[in-house]
Amino acid sequence: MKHLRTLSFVVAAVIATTPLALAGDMKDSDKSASMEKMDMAEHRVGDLVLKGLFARATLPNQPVAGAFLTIANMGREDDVLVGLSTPVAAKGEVHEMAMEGDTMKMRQLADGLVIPAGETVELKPGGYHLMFMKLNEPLVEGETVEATLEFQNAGTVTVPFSILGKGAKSMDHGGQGS
Ligand SMILES: [Cu+2]
Repeated sequence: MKHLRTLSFVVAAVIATTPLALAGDMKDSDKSASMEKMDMAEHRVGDLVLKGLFARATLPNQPVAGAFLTIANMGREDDVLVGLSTPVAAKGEVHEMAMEGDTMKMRQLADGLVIPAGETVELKPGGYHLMFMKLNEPLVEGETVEATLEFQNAGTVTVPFSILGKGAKSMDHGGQGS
């Protein structure tokens, strides 16, 4: 009996380490490993480096979605994020949060968002953000959504945003929120 038990233990170990076992449902540990991988992804366009791209999952009838990233300007000239578009929404806007009387409200940055030379600008929940307006379909956690960003100097770039949980604050807390 002792031999049999040892054998089945070995078989189970072999199954657990084959790639086939990973092809099924992702375990939490696998999920966080892939999140870290996405967190490392950098996208360059001209002198700009885009990092930590994520969007928040939405409810079925939610009309808008927020998307976030960090933009570093490695160049010697200021650049401006002037606009964006995405296949999943009628249009995209660049927003800021600002006080209107006693309440914090978001509003569109009509002249775009300046990315000063040599500086890094963070778009994050509660601050600057991208907004997908009039969604065609809900954003589903675990999937990816593409958006094309337009910069005054660097031009346009199409980049993938990982869709995280509704309460996600950053890639660091990927999917753990809400
Ligand atoms: Cu907004």
